[in-house]
Amino acid sequence: MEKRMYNIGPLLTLGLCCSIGLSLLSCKGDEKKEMIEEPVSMRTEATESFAGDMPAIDSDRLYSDFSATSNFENWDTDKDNLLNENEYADAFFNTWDTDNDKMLNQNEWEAASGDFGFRNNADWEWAAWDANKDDAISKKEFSARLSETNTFEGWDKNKDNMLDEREYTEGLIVMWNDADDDGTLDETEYTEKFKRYYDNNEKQYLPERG
Ligand SMILES: [Ca+2]
Ligand SMILES: [Ca+2]
Ligand SMILES: [Ca+2]
Ligand SMILES: [Ca+2]
Repeated sequence: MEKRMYNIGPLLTLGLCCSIGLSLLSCKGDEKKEMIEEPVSMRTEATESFAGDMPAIDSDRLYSDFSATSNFENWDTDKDNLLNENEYADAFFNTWDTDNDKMLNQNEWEAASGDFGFRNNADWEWAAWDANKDDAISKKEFSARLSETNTFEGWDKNKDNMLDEREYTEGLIVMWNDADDDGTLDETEYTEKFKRYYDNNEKQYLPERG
């Protein structure tokens, strides 16, 4: 009795090992199968979402982010909750003056004019805006030239010669979308631009006119 059980023991163990081994193998087989199939389904998903309607970064999104900052309130120096053309020019200048030295150098100009959609635009050439040729664009030079571009008029949808915060963000998002090379302002590009130009923690507004 005792001997027979002793003999069966190793057989049971062997059987158990085999069945564990087999199930491991079959599990591995399943894993392999899934790994082969997964990229196909991922590729399908990616293609679908790319081809489908990705939620564009629209003026509602920008308005929501922008109105959470104090930029507009800071620019609105006469506190009527609107930007007149002077306040608008100051705001634009300060936005582009990313190092806050109250002058635009050529690097700031090339970066910002590109980001806002004016790369290779004859109306926005550095040399023309730097009227006194001192290799910097002052706020005065900027304001004078900006008024000739009719940008303010273009953003002023209801033609009251004022921009409210909604008009400001609607004008801005059109510029940013037009500026993008592939015509789609994606989340990363949007976040980078917003942080560079409108993040209060990164920038400090200096309202004096130059
Ligand atoms: Ca105002
Ligand atoms: Ca500067
Ligand atoms: Ca100058
Ligand atoms: Ca208006």
